[in-house]
Amino acid sequence: MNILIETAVQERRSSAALEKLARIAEMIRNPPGFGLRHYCAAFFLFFFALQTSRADSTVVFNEIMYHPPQTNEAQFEWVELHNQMAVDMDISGWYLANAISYKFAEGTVVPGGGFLVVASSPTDLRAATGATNIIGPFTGRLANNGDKIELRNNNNRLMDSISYGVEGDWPIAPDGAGVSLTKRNPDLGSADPRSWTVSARVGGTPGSENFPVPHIVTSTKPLVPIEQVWRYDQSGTDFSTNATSYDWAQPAFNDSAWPSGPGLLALES
Ligand SMILES: [Ca+2]
Ligand SMILES: [Ca+2]
Repeated sequence: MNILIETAVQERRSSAALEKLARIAEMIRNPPGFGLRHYCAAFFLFFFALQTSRADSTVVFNEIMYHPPQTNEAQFEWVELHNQMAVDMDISGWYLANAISYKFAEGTVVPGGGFLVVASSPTDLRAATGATNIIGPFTGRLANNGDKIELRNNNNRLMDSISYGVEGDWPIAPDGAGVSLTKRNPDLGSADPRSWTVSARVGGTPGSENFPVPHIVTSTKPLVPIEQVWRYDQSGTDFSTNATSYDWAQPAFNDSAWPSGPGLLALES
């Protein structure tokens, strides 16, 4: 009996669902006046707006020094861009907007997987760090209590954006401790504060990976070659009980009477 009842309920549900689908199909075929058309238009407009305002993940903000450790703060502010793709990106005519302004010159390329820094004073930052992939100068300042930076392409399309701060989930150490605001992983998005942390060292890593994997170099240096010639004593003297026999351990000990030959260091028992 229970099975029959359940089957009947399922059939009623199926029937109701089919009727609902049929009504939706009919509404799509014959929209009821301007109402549905209006909704459709609104939907497409919303979708279009979403697409045009969405930040693309190609070249993105990767590190920001808004409060540098140097006393002449205005000369050492910078932002680092990262190309998340494997192929080079030509960003000719792109520009930074909002807190700072800078237009990228013709022929500006961010190498695949590479970095490019835009600094308030590229000359000073190059001299301080030795990095060469530093351009600028940008105009404007990066506020220490939060600011917004946009990266737009040559068609004014928003490519990336960040509104950093010092409250909530934003790390506060970049505001005064000399470290930079640093993306945890170069593939993360820029808007979420949880994508960001602080640099491992004061001054950050302008122009290079934020957290480079250390390259461990191993080398082997033999202390004693295996073919080393030794002098040895096999007279049977017990050096542990004969005090005078400790003389052999002194640098001036004459061991010329001892036999010699190559051999491994070992304790014979
Ligand atoms: Ca600042
Ligand atoms: Ca970096």
